[in-house]
Amino acid sequence: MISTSIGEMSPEKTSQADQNTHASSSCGASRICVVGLGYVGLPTALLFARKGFEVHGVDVNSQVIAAIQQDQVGERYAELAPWWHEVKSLERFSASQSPLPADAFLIAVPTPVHPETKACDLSAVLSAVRSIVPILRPGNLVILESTVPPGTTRRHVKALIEAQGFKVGQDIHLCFSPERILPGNTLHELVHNHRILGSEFPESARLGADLLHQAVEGEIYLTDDLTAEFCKLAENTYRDVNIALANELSLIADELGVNIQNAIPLINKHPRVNLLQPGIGVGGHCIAVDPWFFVEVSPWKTELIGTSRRVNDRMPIYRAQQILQDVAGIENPRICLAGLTYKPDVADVRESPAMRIVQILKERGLDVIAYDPLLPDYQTTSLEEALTGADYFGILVNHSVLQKALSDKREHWLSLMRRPLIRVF
Ligand code: SAJ
Repeated sequence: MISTSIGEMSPEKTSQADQNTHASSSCGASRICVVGLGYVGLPTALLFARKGFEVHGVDVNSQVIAAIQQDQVGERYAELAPWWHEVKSLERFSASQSPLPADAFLIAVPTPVHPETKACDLSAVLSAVRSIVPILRPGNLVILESTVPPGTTRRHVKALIEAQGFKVGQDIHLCFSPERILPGNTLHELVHNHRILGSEFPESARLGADLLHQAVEGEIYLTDDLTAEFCKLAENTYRDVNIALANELSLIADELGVNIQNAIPLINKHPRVNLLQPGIGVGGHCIAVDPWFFVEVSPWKTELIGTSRRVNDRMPIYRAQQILQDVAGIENPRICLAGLTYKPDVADVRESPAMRIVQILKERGLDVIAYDPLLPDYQTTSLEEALTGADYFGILVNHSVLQKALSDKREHWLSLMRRPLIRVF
């Protein structure tokens, strides 16, 4: 086990590469190929290009490549606009559907779960590795960043590289280093978060950390690949289990007639308690997914983790029932639901509990108007129109703009409605 942090190994922080010169790490990496240009890969590619590396980005999705080639990144991914505008003028970043030879390869492709079996689908990781194996050269560094079940780097990625005739740890340096960025705060967290980097081989870990350190200002903590994979899952599982507890307590509170929002600040006055917020469920493609990887590799030891996942997955059903109770007695109620993304202020609907609530109520035959100011597809009507004649206004995801609209003009919105029923979830 490697237990030193790169900070201890080289107390001097690596100075930030000058934007106008070409950068390289101590392993000599100056060309980087980033496979997967999603919410982790694309900002990572831009970050290294900003720091002076020659970066080639790869994605199987032709629309992503077209957005880059046609200079639409700023509009399509608003959060990345500042870096995109810097990088596009540097001519150090290219993108296509096929990888190019490089000194280092970063893999950041999705690892979804099967909707029914909840098993991890590693096909994107495996095909990303297969795509780079023919162009690997001795001395190359490969860093897997996708969240994976523990053992994947050693069992699958290493095996594919060695099948090409390389010896991992000697010819090719293989590491696993998960990303911890919070969607909505990507640029800051990508640079400043501390990271874990693991490899079976200490020298590979050192080289991997050296590369990351060229762009990341947080500490890079070294360990082995299995531990790094385990840590990533544990982080998101920790949050999922704690949200499940908050959700379950909110259900008990509802049954007892206790206002959970009044209770939480009082509970959190205890010096060692920090209850999270109950909500409509857990969405996104990380927390709602990653704990299942533990259940997959350790089915008999994950009672709490599996139960927490199920508690959170059931929340949209409870919240839909709550809405049905709220409108019980109203004939053909007209329901306006606002905020459809997986969390506030992020235009991302993956695993969105709000979308699930809308679906449940529509399946029951209810007249539901779904509105979200962040989603072009759900702005076909204005909030004004959506609320006119409505019997019920449910704010499922409380975006800042919705909060502001409600606090500034509450009386106005109420005056448009047939009945003044508002619930903020
Ligand atoms: N949620 C609650 N109650 C809370 C906090 C969140 O119900 O008190 C809900 C949100 O509404 C949302 C879901 O949980 O539906 C997840 O949101 P989040 O903000 O907790 O996390 P993500 O999925 O956007 O990002 C997480 C982060 N992981 C942790 O906080 C441990 C992020 O740092 C990771 O990089 C990311 O997963 C990832 O890629 O794994």
